[in-house]
Amino acid sequence: MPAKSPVLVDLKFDPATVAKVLEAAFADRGSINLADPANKGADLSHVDYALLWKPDADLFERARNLKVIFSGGAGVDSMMSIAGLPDIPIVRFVDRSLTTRMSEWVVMQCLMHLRDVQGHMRNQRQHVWAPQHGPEAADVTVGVMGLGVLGCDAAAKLKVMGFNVIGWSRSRKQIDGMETFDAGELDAFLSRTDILVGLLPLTPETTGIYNASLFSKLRRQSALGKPVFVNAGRGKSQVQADIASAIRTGILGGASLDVFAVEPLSADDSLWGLENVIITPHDSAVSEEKALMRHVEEQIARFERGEPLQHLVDRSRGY
Ligand code: NDP
Ligand code: OXD
Repeated sequence: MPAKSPVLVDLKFDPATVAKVLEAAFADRGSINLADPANKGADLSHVDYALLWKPDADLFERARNLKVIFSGGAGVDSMMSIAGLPDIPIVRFVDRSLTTRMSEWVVMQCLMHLRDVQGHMRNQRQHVWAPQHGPEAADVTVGVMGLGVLGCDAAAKLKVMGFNVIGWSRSRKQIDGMETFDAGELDAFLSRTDILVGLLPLTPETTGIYNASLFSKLRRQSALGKPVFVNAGRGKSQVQADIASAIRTGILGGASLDVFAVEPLSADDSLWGLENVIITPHDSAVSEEKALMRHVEEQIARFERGEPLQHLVDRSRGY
């Protein structure tokens, strides 16, 4: 039997963790970890499978006989724009733990704005006792943009917390107990939304979608007073200058941002210092390395048994 092709691994994660996890992964075929200096100029022409996160621009020239690409995350935007991306299946990372972590982050951010946690923390630092009588979750409508794997799970968990939840996606979804809107109904969706949650992939259509014009269409007569923007999709979907200006002028009452157009967010960016803006460093839902390797092993086994791959990217839609 011919030797099995090793898996090419080019993940811009913590190198020590990846190296450790790879010691136990792909036992039947091995791997070529590009983070290992010993593999710097390695011949990749014989490799069938690649597990990639933010791959180098010349990777597909070097690994020119790939059969399947696996994304190291749920999003694939970092590879879709690389010239020379071969026309082969691309598998996204869809994982229970990643999905659960994202929903934890989304629910936490919505609750933090609902209960004005930032205001309480300011008061605590000044030793001020100032009880608040804010609205309950049922008085607030959370509008989720993107009803995919992550958006649907977050929406369900927001509902458990009592929020009224509505959702928007390219194609209309039928979800029990939730009003949904399709791509052509964006304005109607926004006019009902008090907290906007962004869980969209980055594509040409979603680039810059969260901008001043969109913020101005969010509901203004809400129990929260002013609308709030929460984004964990991709930073290039948001116009950061518009977020800062909307916060300063009171168009938005607050924001929670996990993703940024350029990461890391520059230390002198004005977003850091804005009141009621919560910044997390793209860690709302990190890919857990062991689960990622298991997922790739499972998908390779399916592929080699002749079964369909799961979680495939639709190349024409870009996600
Ligand atoms: P999915 O592919 O499962 O879902 C994407 C959703 O977005 C779908 O509902 C899709 O509509 C909708 N959508 C895409 N383009 C448009 C458009 N132009 N107009 C309207 N709706 C659109 O992705 P996931 O839920 O798994 O992940 C979403 C994104 O979250 C990832 O692409 C990634 O960028 C980001 N992410 C961020 C993480 C972080 O740590 N911050 C971690 C993981 C993911 P339809 O259903 O009709 O196809
Ligand atoms: C992802 C991410 O896409 O971590 O999985 O951003």
